Amino acid sequence: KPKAVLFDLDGVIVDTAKHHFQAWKQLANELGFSFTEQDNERLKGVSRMDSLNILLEIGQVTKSQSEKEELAARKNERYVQSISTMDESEILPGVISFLEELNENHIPFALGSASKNAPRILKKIGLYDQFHAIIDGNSIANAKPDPEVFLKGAEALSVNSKDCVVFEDAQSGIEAGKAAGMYVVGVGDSAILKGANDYIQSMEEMSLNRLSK
Ligand code: B16
Ligand code: MG
Repeated sequence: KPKAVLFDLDGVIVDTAKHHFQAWKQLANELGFSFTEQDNERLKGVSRMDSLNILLEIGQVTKSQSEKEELAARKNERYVQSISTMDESEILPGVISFLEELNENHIPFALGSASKNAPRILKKIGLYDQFHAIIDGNSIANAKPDPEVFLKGAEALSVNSKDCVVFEDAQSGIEAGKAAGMYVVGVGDSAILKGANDYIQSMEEMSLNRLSK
């Protein structure tokens, strides 16, 4: 049984990938190139500025640092606009009942997200007060696959890394969890996500019983 659980946000608790995709696609189109859903896979779990750099590389476009800052801000404004109507109905299936099971068993849980918008999103879906700690893009220096985000989560919950379970939908996040010495559950396809300890398609498949085995 784990002593603490660390959750990624986008793709595990809520599906914000579609909103990120629309905002990046619009930016790419304005810059004169196309951006596909497959391209968008490369941006999952990656910080905002690193995502922009990948996008510019795909379009083979070079920009100065100040231009990049303007483009990233423009993308974020649209993203924030598009998530403004988000509510608890967008919480992914199985999340609420698993959080309840953790609460019943007094197992603390924290958020470990690359997103600087994480607190805003958690408030929108009504889960902000549930988390015992929130480690997000505002509180870390090194992005996933660096383990910092999850190590800080374990520290905030006063639990050893090896006693933590991480839920992640991105390759960079799985690597971050493994580098932190944690048990990692990949949320998604094992043919795409490499190196996790276990795989589920959705949180509906998760239970403490499964983790205890
Ligand atoms: P923001 P996660 C990540 O969140 C997203 O997967 C990734 O696509 C996004 O670029 C990143 O957050 C930064 O988000 O622009 O809101 O700071 O999956 O680590 O919860
Ligand atoms: Mg994610």
